[in-house]
Amino acid sequence: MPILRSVCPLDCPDACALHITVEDGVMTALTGNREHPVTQGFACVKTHHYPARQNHPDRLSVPLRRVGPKGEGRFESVSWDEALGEIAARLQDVVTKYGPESVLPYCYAGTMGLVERDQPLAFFRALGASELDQTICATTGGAAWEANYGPAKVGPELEDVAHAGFIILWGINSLRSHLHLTPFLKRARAAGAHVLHIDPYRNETSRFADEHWQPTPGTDAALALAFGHVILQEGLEDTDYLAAYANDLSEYRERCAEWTPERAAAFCGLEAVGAQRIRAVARAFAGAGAGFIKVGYGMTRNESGGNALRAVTLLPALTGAWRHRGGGASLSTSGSFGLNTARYSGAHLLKPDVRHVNMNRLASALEEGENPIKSLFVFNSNPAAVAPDSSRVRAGLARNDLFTVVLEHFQTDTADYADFLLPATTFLEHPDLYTSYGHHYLQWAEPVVAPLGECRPNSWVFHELARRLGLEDEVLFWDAERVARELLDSDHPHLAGITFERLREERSIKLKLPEPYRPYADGSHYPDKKIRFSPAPQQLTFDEAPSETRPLRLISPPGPFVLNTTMGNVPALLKAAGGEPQVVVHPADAARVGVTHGGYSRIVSAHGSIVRRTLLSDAAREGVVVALGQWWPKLAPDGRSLNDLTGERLTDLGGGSTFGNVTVRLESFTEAAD
Ligand SMILES: Nc1nc2c(c(=O)[nH]1)N[C@H]1C(S)=C(S)[C@@H](COP(=O)(O)OP(=O)(O)OC[C@H]3O[C@@H](n4cnc5c(=O)[nH]c(N)nc54)[C@H](O)[C@@H]3O)O[C@H]1N2
Ligand SMILES: Nc1nc2c(c(=O)[nH]1)N[C@H]1C(S)=C(S)[C@@H](COP(=O)(O)OP(=O)(O)OC[C@H]3O[C@@H](n4cnc5c(=O)[nH]c(N)nc54)[C@H](O)[C@@H]3O)O[C@H]1N2
Ligand SMILES: [Mo]
Repeated sequence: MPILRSVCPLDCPDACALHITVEDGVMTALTGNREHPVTQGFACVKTHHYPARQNHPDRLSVPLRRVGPKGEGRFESVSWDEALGEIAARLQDVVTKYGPESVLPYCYAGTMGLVERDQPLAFFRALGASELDQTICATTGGAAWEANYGPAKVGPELEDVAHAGFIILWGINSLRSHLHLTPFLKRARAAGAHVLHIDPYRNETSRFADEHWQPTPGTDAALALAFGHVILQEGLEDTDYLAAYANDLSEYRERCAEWTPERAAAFCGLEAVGAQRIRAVARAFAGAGAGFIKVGYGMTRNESGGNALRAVTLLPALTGAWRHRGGGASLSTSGSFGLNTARYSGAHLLKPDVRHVNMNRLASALEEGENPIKSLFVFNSNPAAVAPDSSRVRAGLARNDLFTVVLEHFQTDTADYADFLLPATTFLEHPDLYTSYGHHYLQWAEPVVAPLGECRPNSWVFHELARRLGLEDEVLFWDAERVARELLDSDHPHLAGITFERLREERSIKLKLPEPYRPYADGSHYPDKKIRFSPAPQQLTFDEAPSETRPLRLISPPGPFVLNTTMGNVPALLKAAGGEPQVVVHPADAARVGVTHGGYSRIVSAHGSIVRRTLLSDAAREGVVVALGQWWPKLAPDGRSLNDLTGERLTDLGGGSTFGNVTVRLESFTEAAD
C-alpha cells in the first residue's frame, strides 16, 4: 500500500508534512510525517479527518450553471468548454460596459499553497480589475509588527521555544490553532519555564498553562503598558540593548507611567489576578532573559488591536529578550522565506491607480451605488459565511445584475449564489509550494490521487480564461513548477542552496537560517536598526462599547474542530463540535436574561440577530459571549451566519477586521414565542 508525501494546505501556522495512504486510487488515511522536525508524526483532529472531506459524497465534480433564482442553489451541469466560453463572454461584456474595475476577485486562504492561492490574481491584475486588499485576518497584526520592527514578519525558530525561560501565550489558543508548538512548550517547561496564558476565554491552552489570566477583550495594550511600567520603574530594562536599538523612549515611558498595575488590573478586569501578581510576572519575564511571548491574532480584531499588538510585542525589546536563544516574540514566520515575489500573482501587472476594495467591506462594494461591482470571482473563500455583515453580503450576492463565478470543492452558502459553480481540485490532486507562518520549512507537494470527476485546479481555470480573453503576459500561463522556480529565483540568504530540484526530491527543506537564529538581536529591520517605541502604542477607547441595550461583547475564536468553514461539512467533526453552532455565556450574564444551559438564545447586535444553542460556563468571562468557530450558515438552526452580527468597522492599523469588537444583548428564545 503506497504511503505518499504531501503538505497540509489549511490556514494554520503548522503547515504539516503529511503521509497519505492511498488504496486503489483513493486516499484512505493520513498521518503526520514522523521525520519532520515540527510535524513530529502527528496531525491535528481536523486534518486527521481530511479523508472524509476528500471522499465526501457532496464533492462538486462537474461545472454547473445556475437554473433557479440566486441563493436557491439549483444548477445544471455543463461542459467545461461551454462554461468557460460563457464566462469569458459575460466577463468581456461587463468589462466593455462598465470598465474592468467593475470586476472583483474575492479570495483568501482556502489553500495556503502559493500556486493555487494567489497566483490566479495575475489574471485580474492583467485585466485591470479592482484590487482586493486581503485584510480579513492578518493585516492588523502585520502592520503592528512592522511598525515596531520594520519590514517583514519574522520570528524565532519554533524549535527554539524549548530554550525559553518564561513563556506568555497571549491571546492564542495554541493547543488548537498551533498544535505543533506544544512539544516545545513542554520541553521549555521541563527545563523550568513558567507558562502564562492571557485570554478572555478559558480553553484547552489555559488548562495546559501553569497560570491563566482572563482579561476583558480589547484591553491588552493597557496590560502590556503596565508590564512596561513595572520593568521601567524597577530598572529591569536592558539598558545596553535599548541604547543601541531603541528610538526615542520618552513618550513610551510616559505612557507606561500612566498604567500602574493597580489601574491596569481594574481596567482589564483582572482584579482577581491583582496588581501584585502583575508586578511579579513583569519581574519574572524580565528576569528570565529568554522571555518569550507567542501572540495570537485574537487581540488584533478590535479598534485598539494594532496598538495592542505593538504594546505586547515591544516587551521583549524592553527586556532585551531578543538577545537570548528562545527569547523574543512571535506573531508569524512568514516573512523569513525571502521568495522572489516580483512577478508572483502578477504583482508587476498591478496598475498603481487601480481601485482597491478592502475585503472586510465586501457588503458595501456589492451594494448598488455609484459603481457597484458587476462581476465577482470567488475562490479559496466563503464570503457568505466569513465576511463581516453577512446579511448585507448575501443581499449583494443576490443581485440579478451581478455575474458571479465560484470555484469550490462543495456547494457552500457562497456557492448557492453563483451563476457558474466550478469544481476545484484539492491539495491531494494538484501540485503546490507551501511556506508557513509558524515554522521555517519550505515544502513542495505533488498530487497523490487523480482529480475527482472533472475537477480542475484554480490555476487551470484562469489560464483558460486568460487565453479566451486574449490576455498576453507569460505569467498568466505559468504552471506550478514554473511558479515555484520563479519564487525560488532569489538571492535571499535564507534560500541559499534551495533549488526546485532539491525541493522536488526532499519535499521539505529548512531555510538556511543563521545558527542560532535571533532575528532582532541586532535591532530592528529598519535601515537604522532602531525599534520604534515612538510613536508610543496606547490603549485606545472603543467607539462601539457595551451599553445598556447591548451590554455584552462578542468574540469568535477559531473552533477546535473546524478550520474557518473549510471542514464545516465533515460529519465526524461537526459531531465533535457539538452538532450545531454554540455560544458560551457566563452564568451570571445568562441569569439576568433568563437564558438556561443548553437552551437557545437570540443574540442581537447593531447589525443583525442570530439564534444559537447556549452553554453556560465561567470559561467565558462575565460580560463576554464566546461564539466558537465558523459554521456553514445553512447548517445553523436559523440558517444565518455568525457574521450577521459583525460590521465593517476597521482596526486602528492595517485596515483589518473587527470581529472581536461586536457588542450584543442576549434574549431567551423559544420557538413557540417566535
Ligand atoms: N482549530 C482551528 N485552528 C485554526 C483556525 C480555526 O478555525 N480552527 N483558524 C486558523 C486561522 S485562519 C487563524 S488566523 C489562526 C487564528 O489564530 P489566533 O487568532 O491566534 O486564534 P487562537 O489561537 O484561537 O487565538 C485567539 C484567542 O484570542 C482570544 N481573544 C479574543 N479576543 C482577545 C483579546 O482582546 N485579547 C486577548 N488577550 N485574547 C483575545 C480568544 O479567546 C482565543 O482564544 O488560527 C488558525 N488555526
Ligand atoms: N466572526 C468571525 N469571522 C471570521 C473570523 C473570526 O474570527 N470571526 N476569522 C476570519 C479569519 S481569521 C479568516 S482567515 C477568514 C477565513 O475565511 P476563508 O479564507 O474564506 O476561509 P474558509 O471559510 O475556510 O473558506 C475557504 C474555502 O475555500 C475552499 N477551498 C479550499 N481549497 C481550495 C482550492 O484549492 N480551490 C478552491 N477553489 N477552493 C478551495 C474551501 O472549500 C472553503 O469553502 O474568516 C474570517 N472570518
Ligand atoms: Mo485567519
